[in-house]
Amino acid sequence: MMSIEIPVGLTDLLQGYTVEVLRHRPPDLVEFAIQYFKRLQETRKHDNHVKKSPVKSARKAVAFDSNSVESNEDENEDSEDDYRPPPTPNKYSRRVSVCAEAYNPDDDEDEDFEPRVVHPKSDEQRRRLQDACRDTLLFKTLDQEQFSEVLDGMFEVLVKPQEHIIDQGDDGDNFYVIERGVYDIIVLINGVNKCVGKYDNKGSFGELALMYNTPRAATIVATQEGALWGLDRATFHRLIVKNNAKKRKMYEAFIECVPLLKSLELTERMKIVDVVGMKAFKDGERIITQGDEADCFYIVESGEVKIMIISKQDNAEVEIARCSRGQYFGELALVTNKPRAASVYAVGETKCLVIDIQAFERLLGSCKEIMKRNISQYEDQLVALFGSSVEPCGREEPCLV
Ligand code: 1OR
Ligand code: 1OR
Repeated sequence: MMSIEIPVGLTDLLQGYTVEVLRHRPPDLVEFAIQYFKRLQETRKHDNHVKKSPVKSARKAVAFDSNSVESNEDENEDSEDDYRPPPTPNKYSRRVSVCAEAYNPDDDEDEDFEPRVVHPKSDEQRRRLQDACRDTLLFKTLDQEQFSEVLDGMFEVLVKPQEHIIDQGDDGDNFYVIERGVYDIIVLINGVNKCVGKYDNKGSFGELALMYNTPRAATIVATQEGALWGLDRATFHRLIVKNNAKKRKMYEAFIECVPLLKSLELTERMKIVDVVGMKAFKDGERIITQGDEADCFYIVESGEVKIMIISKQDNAEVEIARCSRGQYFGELALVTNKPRAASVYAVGETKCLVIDIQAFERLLGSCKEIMKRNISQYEDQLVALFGSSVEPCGREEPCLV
């Protein structure tokens, strides 16, 4: 039987072109092919001739449909000449340019033509990546296709204790999602570096410099060995920043009428929209568990939640309050730095905006006074509700006795 040898790289090459055709549906396939392959050639030339930092090459790397890459890893190794997975960036290979262009989504037309970045992953890596990204708020409003493009574009970064992942003042290169490890957040305050918080085995960071084209706002240092998943600046722009315009349209009107946020400037409210995630809960689903450590704050967008605390008397949960559209919950633990004081359940299908603790500190600091005032009323409300059968067992952690 005659065997036809398919040149190494041909399948990937054609698949890459096909994917772009399906994404853009150009009217003239030949014209589109000329543009696409010209760009590919330029990217290659650039990669070959300019000794760029690994991060820079990661941003420009051209790869094709991950399915072929994932389903046949050997073939991938064989085709080294045609496709070299971009090296994993580290702190020594960070972008050093300090020129930060102002972001204008209309300037991004060009990005649509950029070949899609795919970092090949084993099945095991992809599983770990999916686990790590499950709760990433910035990914929560992406559709399925955008989300899978994000996953394709992410690359694994292993970190050592004391490694600086980000240095305050640098230009932004990547966005990071934490798979594991503890990371200190250090901010220069009045000339002194202060640790203002930490990420403990979950969360994500590095979105601000990429979203607003500003220098890095904090230094992030690993305190132990860890693993991160990075997403390069160009892919972040194409998928996340562009999605923010859609998010603003979706949530602007709602955020405007949340009483808690009334005191904020419009630009501050929009910054909240940029970083919020949306989570949907089924009837009866538990959103917060009493006693847990807190890492986020919620605003009800639709539906209702009920707040329950455990009665010490019979160890059963008792409903103490409800929150509906525009109301918030989950602030108490963040403001008092204590475990969750109550459990919270969805009543019917419920959707909530979710803000992580770092964004809460950064963006809602000025609303804390309002929250504190409301918190001080909790105890009075409790006594009014349950009368003498209730005895607050301490200011921050009330309980039924
Ligand atoms: P970035 O691209 O500016 C540093 O790079 C990242 O640290 C930043 O994005 C955020 O993702 C993350 N203020 C600013 N950035 C913070 C903060 C923060 N916390 C985490 N990041 N604050 C600390 C809040 C606990 C406010 C400090 C005054
Ligand atoms: P969290 O972070 O502690 C549970 O998570 C949330 O339930 C809490 O923030 C508040 O947002 C919300 N006691 C405790 N938590 C309450 C209460 C409450 N009301 C709302 N939450 N009450 C009794 C306190 C003495 C109010 C009774 C009407």
